[in-house]
Amino acid sequence: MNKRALITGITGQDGSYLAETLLGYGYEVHGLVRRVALQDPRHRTERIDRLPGEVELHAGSLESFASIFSIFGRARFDECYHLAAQSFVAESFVDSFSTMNTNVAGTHHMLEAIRQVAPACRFYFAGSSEMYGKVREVPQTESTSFHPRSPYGVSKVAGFDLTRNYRESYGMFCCSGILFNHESPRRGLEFVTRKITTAAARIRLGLADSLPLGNLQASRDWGHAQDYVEAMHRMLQQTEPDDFVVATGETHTVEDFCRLAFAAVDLDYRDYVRTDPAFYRPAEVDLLLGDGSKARERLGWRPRRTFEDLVKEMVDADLESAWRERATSNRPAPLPSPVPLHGRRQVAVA
Ligand code: NDP
Ligand code: GDR
Repeated sequence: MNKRALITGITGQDGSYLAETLLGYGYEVHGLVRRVALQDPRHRTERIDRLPGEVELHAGSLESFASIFSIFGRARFDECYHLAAQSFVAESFVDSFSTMNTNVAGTHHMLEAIRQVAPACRFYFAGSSEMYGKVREVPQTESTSFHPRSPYGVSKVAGFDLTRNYRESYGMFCCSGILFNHESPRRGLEFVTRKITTAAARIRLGLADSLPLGNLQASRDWGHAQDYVEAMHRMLQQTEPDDFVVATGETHTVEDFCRLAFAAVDLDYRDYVRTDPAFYRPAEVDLLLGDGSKARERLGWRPRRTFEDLVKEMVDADLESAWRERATSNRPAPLPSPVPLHGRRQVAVA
């Protein structure tokens, strides 16, 4: 019998890769989506338009226990991957209340519905390296204590604690992945990596002329989303539920990311990147670096792509979109000249 999985957040970056992965393993895949996604699929389900198989979508509201409860009554799920969240850290400072509501109450509703209707269903919670915040040690492991620095981080600590509490109180198979930043061409446009790669591509093709950013010295342990969803799946195949750090063990600054992304289109980031206080956060997470030894030993998981592969893949995908955009624009601007191989700062800004 094929396994049946429910993915919340299936329209997001990770949800779309996870759906692909599970379909590839022969799963029957269901997704919880907001009603608006069914009403406006052209804009709302773009990332899952070309999956290698059928998925069944259920309209539901994370904020409503009744709607979650009713989805668990419709089918017997073997596994549930709870990925839906207000995931943009900067936005959590702007609207902390809805972030808490979606992320904390949403997780609580999922766990309670499973306890009442489907206690044998295995549960994955999307924990985050943002929980470490003002880090207590470097690198961070499963036993490093949390010190979140944003409403988003606080909401993820609460979700992590709820998940552990349901595991310990009711014997449910509940796991949290503590995933460090992971990116891809499917990353939302407001996250820094995608913001950089789209800008580099658009500047290269004369569609933009500068890139405003906030803190260039923040360091992140960046991996590839497609690798990371594999770790989620492996966590739910273990004999005992547990929590795992998923990370590459390398850290790079935002500036490093800019350097590489602009170099991939033969430009020098220093000619285009400018800092803008609007993109600084009230409290910053300065440095994240994960120790993924436990996932390596127990799950046999390791990242397959390097940081350089990731940046290149994202820039290439954004260049393709920028070419399409340029082809349809009325008066394309002249292209900036590339950085000469023997030096820098001789770049002509178009
Ligand atoms: P995305 O922002 O790409 O996707 C978020 C998903 O959640 C979307 O499908 C979105 O639906 C859904 N969602 C948001 N709010 C609601 C709501 N109120 N009701 C129902 N669905 C909602 O995030 P990622 O794929 O990058 O991340 C997946 C999870 O992993 C998130 O929980 C995130 O916090 C966590 N995480 C991510 C990391 C990363 O680096 N990517 C690292 C660590 C943790 P819609 O399309 O309708 O908006
Ligand atoms: P993060 O990702 O907050 O780590 O959360 P993001 O890409 O938004 O920021 C990374 C770092 O870059 C700095 N930064 C900027 N960030 C954005 N978005 N825009 C800018 O212009 C900019 N300039 C500098 C930020 O200050 C920060 O230090 C992501 C999300 O996916 C979370 O859901 C997830 O839990 C964590 O990763 C792990």
